[in-house]
Amino acid sequence: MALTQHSITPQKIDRRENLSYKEFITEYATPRKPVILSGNIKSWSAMDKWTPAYLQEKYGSAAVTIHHCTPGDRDIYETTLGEYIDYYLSQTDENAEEDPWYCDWSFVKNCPELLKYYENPVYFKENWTRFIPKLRTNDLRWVFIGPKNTWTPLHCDFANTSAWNALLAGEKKWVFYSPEQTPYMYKGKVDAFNPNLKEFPEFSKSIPMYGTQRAGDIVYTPSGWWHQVRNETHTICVSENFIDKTNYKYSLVPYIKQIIKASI
Ligand SMILES: O=C(O)CCC(=O)C(=O)O
Ligand SMILES: [Fe+2]
Repeated sequence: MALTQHSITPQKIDRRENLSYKEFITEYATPRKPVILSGNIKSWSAMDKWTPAYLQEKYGSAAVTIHHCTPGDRDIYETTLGEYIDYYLSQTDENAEEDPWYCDWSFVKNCPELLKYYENPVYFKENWTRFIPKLRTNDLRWVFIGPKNTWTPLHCDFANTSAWNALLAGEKKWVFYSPEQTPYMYKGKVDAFNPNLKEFPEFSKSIPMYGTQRAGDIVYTPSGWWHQVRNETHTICVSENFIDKTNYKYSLVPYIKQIIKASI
């Protein structure tokens, strides 16, 4: 009998409160294991300040990128944050689009003062990408804003960087797959929350790890882990991709090897 995804017991992403730096490094960063961290961002002024109305009023003219949340190739457009927030607020339960638009804002270029509203959590103080010219120019910090039912498709982060994602408002559902399961991932073409197993039969062998991120939680995505994310409500989050001593061997080393290979 063919395996179905239901015959495999899904795992749950660990949820840990007020984890010490040492515990994070030994239990999650070094073994490369996802975790939901709670209790770390209570003191951020972004938690109260970054409401849609405030962001619209202060940063309404900022350029942002929006993606259409459709399966397969997604349309990408540029708009302003102000226009996008009008759209975001117009999406109510009665009036929600089936394939809504999701906004990612690479805010450091045009609004660096936003960095004052939060402080990197203790686990994520180092980011060696700042010293790598190509990665430094594509600043790897984003604000994501999306109404209910917006989603990020199954993917592995750029250049095998790790990431943290702090949720300021709303609720997100996450699913992770470990790096060893890459052969079952079909390069991310599968909708992991609703997989078409006729088209992607090997996906049935994968073991998902699910979790719910609530306002105030940080999700840690280790280097090389596949993940898909769905906004269960309207959400606002801030994220950063990074390379540090815990992941350079999976990210920086292959990245440099690739550059050297291309230049000889
Ligand atoms: O939609 C999200 O919050 C997740 C974003 C993400 O995984 C990414 O930008 O790499
Ligand atoms: Fe990601």
